[in-house]
Amino acid sequence: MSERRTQVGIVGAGPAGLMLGQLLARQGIDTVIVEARSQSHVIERVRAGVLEQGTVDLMHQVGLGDRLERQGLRHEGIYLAFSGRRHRIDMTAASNGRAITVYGQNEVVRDLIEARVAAGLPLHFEAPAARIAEIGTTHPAIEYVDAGERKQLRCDFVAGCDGFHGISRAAIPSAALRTYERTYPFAWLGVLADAAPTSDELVYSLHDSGFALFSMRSPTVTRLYLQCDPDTDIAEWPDDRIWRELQQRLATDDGWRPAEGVITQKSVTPMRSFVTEPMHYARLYLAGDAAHIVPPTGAKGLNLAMADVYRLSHALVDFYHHGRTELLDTYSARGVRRAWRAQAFSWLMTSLLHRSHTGNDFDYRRQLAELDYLVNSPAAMASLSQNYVGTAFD
Ligand code: FAS
Ligand code: PHB
Repeated sequence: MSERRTQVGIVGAGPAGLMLGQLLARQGIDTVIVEARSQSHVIERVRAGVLEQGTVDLMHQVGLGDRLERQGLRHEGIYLAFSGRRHRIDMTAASNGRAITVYGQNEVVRDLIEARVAAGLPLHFEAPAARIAEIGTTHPAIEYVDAGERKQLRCDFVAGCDGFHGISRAAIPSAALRTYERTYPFAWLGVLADAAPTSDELVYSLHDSGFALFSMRSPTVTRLYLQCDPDTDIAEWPDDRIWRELQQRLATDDGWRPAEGVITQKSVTPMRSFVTEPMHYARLYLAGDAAHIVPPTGAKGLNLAMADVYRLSHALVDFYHHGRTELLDTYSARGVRRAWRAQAFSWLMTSLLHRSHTGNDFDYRRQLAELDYLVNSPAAMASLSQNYVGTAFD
């Protein structure tokens, strides 16, 4: 098995792994990224679309703000819709000028890959990591397969950025790990449609027949989601049924409704909450979905991954440039604290806006009363706004 050496070996070329590589490269720290899937698969994969202020600031910090600035859609508010009416929440006013930007996760990934390739930094696609060897030592090794050949990457540190189904978390002895999980009795059916968005900001809707979300990707592409059963078969959802359900759940008494268009992509996303503690074991550090999963209702998944690698990169720079380990030693405690904040907010948004079919009309009326309070209470709106636009990365 051929062996090569680097300072930080990164498993996974999702937003977490790629951003970590970019942050460390700018500080002169060597990294190698191995990714199981092909470049086109990683770039075309449709996932998140809302960037917190912290993620936007980070993209600018690593020199990747131009296209985001040109093509991203900066939103200062969101709408909550229920009982036939939309209510706007001015998040920027309630969060000292912070805002969100709508810019597809796949565009973030495209920018990061292009920057890494342009810099000639090692990025191996279709090179799945099989194992992390000698995990308890100061020189762990990532064993991966590249072009059919088994290879070994010797590292000082391994960054496990390989998502929920990756190998990194599983490499940690189970006795050293504690996990917390909640699965939700519903999923999201998401579509991309070639239709000009008819709302200038996102619309989160609670309707008697379930949740719906109106989002977008560009002035010509709308992104929409609706609550469905966890075991939904997409074949049972022809386009006209999807539009009928979206119109029913989103249209409001003031005549607003989403414009329809050709549906170019549709998929079902399960809803779960998951937290791993600790987020590091010896020289292996977990970041992003490898350590925690949040339901997408709070638009936190991608942003939490970015907050993790911001924190991890500072800790690694402090180690390599100053020989200090305090930030590495506190990486997990600080990461877990932020993850639970995101869990609490995502759970709140999910339980507030989804129709639980095991509940009864009492629950539905209680949700409507909670939403009515939310859109009429400056304190409640401020709390939602600060959580939604996100706090500064630390
Ligand atoms: P990622 O999962 O993005 O990346 C991990 C990478 O590791 C992948 O490229 C994978 O191929 C690779 N990998 C896995 N095993 C490997 C191995 N053994 N060797 C090498 N590479 C390996 N968030 C929202 O806010 N809004 C949304 O609408 C939304 N939709 C989502 C839909 C889906 C289907 C999923 C799964 C997530 C969604 N999320 C959404 C959350 C999403 O944005 C994640 O939080 C984000 O992708 C996390 O980024 P990473 O931690 O980099 O993990
Ligand atoms: C999206 O645009 O994909 C999106 C927006 C908000 C969410 C989840 C997904 O809460």
